[in-house]
Amino acid sequence: MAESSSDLRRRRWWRSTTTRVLAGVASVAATATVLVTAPGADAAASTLGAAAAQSGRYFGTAIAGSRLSNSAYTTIAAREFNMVTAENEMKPDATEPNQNQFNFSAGDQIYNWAVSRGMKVRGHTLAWHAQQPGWMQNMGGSNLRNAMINHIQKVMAHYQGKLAHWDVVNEAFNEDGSRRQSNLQGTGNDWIEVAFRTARAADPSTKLCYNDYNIDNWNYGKTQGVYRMVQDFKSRGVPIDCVGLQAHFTGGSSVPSSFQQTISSFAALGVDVALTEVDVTNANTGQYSALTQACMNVARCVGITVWGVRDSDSWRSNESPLLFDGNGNKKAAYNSVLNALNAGGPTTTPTTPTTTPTGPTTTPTTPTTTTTPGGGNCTATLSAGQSWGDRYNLNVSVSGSSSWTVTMNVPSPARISATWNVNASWPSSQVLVAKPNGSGNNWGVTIMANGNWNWPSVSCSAS
Ligand code: 9MR
Repeated sequence: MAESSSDLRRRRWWRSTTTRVLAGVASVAATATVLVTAPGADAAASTLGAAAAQSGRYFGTAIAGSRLSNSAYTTIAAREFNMVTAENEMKPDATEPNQNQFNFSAGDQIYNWAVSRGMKVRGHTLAWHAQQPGWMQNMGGSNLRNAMINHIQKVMAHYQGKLAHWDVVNEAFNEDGSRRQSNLQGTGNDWIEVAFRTARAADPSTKLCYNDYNIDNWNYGKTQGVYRMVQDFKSRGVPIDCVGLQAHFTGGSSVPSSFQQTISSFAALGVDVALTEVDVTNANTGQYSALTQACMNVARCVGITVWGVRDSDSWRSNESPLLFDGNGNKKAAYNSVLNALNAGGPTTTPTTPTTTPTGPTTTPTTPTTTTTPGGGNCTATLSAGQSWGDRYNLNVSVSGSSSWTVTMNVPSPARISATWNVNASWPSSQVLVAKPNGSGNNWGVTIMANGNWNWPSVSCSAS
């Protein structure tokens, strides 16, 4: 049977993250064969991200930009997780505070923090009744419809090619399975499909998700309402790739016995499923292991994200619902999740990589100086950043001008994967055009090597 695209994606995930774990080994013994064990074999992974990666899944957390200066927080987050969701910074009130004036600084800070550590990012969220900017809250009719479309187009253009998933629409249903009344719903019942069609056109490379809470119990009106919408979208070709079950088992709710049935029922519609905002009252170990196991048992359950790092970081901190206590210590629930991830699931069969990651082999490119016809010199100097089994970071330092354009040509089949601290556009996967974004002249790029570790050529022009 042909391998499905989701199988392929999971295998790539597993490879990239596994080799990331092994990068240190590879750099010491570059020519030795690295033996990678499959899940269920002797080696148990010691972090949530690495454990999830053994079956091609990710394990993520919500990150709050305001906490990125707290080293206790960032140490745990960078060590344990390989997916990040911005807790508030990519929501409409953050990204479009004034109509058609966009501000990506807070979202970019989290994005850059994550990708410079080899993590991936879920976008959250584009169209939602809550956390709308003031100007949008009182809007309706075609003005709001057009504003929603413009918001999706502009925000997705900014993150084009960079995000693993986007929560295109968030929380659009009532508990009984009917549509939630909101100004967006008031623009017409088709607003959700318009949002998804707009999103697909804006960035075909990212997975488009519908995300909601209280859709965990299969025998619940809201779950059935969302299920019928996804079923309808799939039958009519409305682009949707994934369903996010927020899985907030706090505030009086708990993991239902039908949870796995819900996950597998959505998956059977031909979408990926993710647990996107997990927390559990008092971090009950049985519930944490049950929800993890339910995901592990369904091949298309692609990953789990907890809604914060330590209990003190939680939106419901009084329920102590996360995997680390306020002092950053692992709680009992951490071990129950880690064990369930390490045990693997019955339905996944990761492939063992057969090649040895060797890491970058070439020396830094000589600084390039280019004089433009208009006059003015600048120099872009590359230096090695962190590298993993499948990709590497380069730091770029530009001197000689503060008004520069750096063009980078990446040797095929390597591809540009991400940038930080720079205003970048990618005319193709191999060509990067970078200009200052107001945060100085030092920036960086992540390059997916695809076997070619030769550094890109680079030129700089000043204006
Ligand atoms: O955790 C977020 C909290 O900091 C915000 O104040 C709140 C405002 O709406 O949003 C929280 O995140 C929510 C998420 O975006 C959507 N699902 C429910 C989450 C918890 O309220």
